[in-house]
Amino acid sequence: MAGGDTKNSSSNAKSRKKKEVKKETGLGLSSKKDENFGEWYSEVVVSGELIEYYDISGCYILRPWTMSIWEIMQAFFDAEIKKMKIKNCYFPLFVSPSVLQKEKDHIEGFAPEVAWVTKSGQTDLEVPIAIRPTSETVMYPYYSKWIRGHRDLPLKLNQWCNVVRWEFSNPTPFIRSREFLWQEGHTAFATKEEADKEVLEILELYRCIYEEYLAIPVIKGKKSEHEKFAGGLYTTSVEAFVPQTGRGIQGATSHCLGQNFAKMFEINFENEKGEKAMVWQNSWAYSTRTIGVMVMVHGDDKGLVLPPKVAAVQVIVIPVPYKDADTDGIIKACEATVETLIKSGFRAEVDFRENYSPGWKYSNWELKGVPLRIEIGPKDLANQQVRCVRRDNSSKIDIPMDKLVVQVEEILANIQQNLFDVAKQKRDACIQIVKTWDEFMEALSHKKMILAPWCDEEEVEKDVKARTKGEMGAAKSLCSPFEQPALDEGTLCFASSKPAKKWTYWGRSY
Ligand code: 87F
Repeated sequence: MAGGDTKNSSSNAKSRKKKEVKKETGLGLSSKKDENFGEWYSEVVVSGELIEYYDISGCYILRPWTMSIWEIMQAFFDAEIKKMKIKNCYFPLFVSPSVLQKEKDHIEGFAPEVAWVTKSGQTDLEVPIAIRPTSETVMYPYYSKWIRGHRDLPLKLNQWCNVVRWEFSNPTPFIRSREFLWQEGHTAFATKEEADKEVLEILELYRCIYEEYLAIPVIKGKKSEHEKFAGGLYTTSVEAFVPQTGRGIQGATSHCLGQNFAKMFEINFENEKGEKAMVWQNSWAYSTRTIGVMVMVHGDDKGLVLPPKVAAVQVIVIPVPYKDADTDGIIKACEATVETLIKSGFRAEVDFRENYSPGWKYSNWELKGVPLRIEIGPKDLANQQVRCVRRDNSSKIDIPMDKLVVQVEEILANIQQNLFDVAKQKRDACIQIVKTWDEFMEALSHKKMILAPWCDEEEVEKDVKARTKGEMGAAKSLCSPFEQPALDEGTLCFASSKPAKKWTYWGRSY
């Protein structure tokens, strides 16, 4: 709480003053990323116009600035899965309690999060209806109906939809909200080999979304038995890291469900030999959480920082008129600049608002995270150039009008790469390799993402959780990276001192 429990009144007054300034101008953040991360985040998602708070806790309005990011990622992913012959569909939002119960064993831990409709008007429903927290139980009865013979396989469906999980702990926009948007893919195959292959193909698309679109480094790996989706055979994920909080965050998951759901929902087929067989299934999802990770990783004390690949506006053009300058000429140059950029495929806009000063506009578009600002004033006009200012590192570059397109393209590509490089540098600086429990506890206290040799036993993971329980939350395994460093003969588990089987990332997490 800013000012809530500060010790001296002068700092209280300072923070009040800051907030007043902010109120008057609508500009500038009152919290700093490194000083009060939680408040900074809440402030930046609202001031950056991504979300608006709503009068139901844990629910947020996604504003156009958010939706355009979501739609760009959606366009990429949707086109990629279509290349894989996955088709889109839409199943209902509501689940009848009887099918939900079918998944009883796996849903047990999740049950408190399921939201129910119990009334229509003032009348109690005869049978309450659940709202989907995920769609296995909604979809699989129909997979059972639609799949008869091997010619019906593979069945590969995806849906873009909302889901509801009534979370109780500390709701956070994008990261932990009670309703969120995602895609959920549900596929069924004749063989495990086909399922295995798809799990990794989808995981690679998730890596691509994070690394190539959101400029966030992720680690691909396998979840432990304790952390996997209980209903499945194994879970793979991409894991990101937030240096300020020292927390890992699961970016997206791609599960091989094995034949567990096929058993439960009787999803059988007649194979080529005429025998009855069970399908092998996968399910996979990424959600609007991606956007929260982007804000946390790239945002700074001036506000959002959007990677060019996902920014609704990549270039904002701002006229800088002076009293006796050729205002008309400046306006025309701005219009021409935007038109040239748009024609060349950039997402560019010009800010002609008359009731704001250029300085106010600079801050406003910085707050919203636009990657590149172009200023055009009398001097630029005279020199047939424009001034570019990068959001990521504030550097200024004058470029000649006749080289606009090539140079803007180069700068945007450079910003995209630089955001990734800087994020990776910071993430890598937080990775610590440990061999012993003492080193592990030391690294944890320094908010590290810890790579440790592990015996891969569930009891030991539970023990790690219990031994690290506290205010900040327990440490858990994040994933065992597919890229395994060499494990020397005789290496022991950091937690149990039994022989280690693999390197695994550990840390606190969201
Ligand atoms: C909350 C309430 C009820 C997660 C839940 O990851 C059920 C669940 O089954 C639940 N929270 N899960 C696991 C979701 C597994 C799986 N579903 C399809 C995915 C990817 C998309």
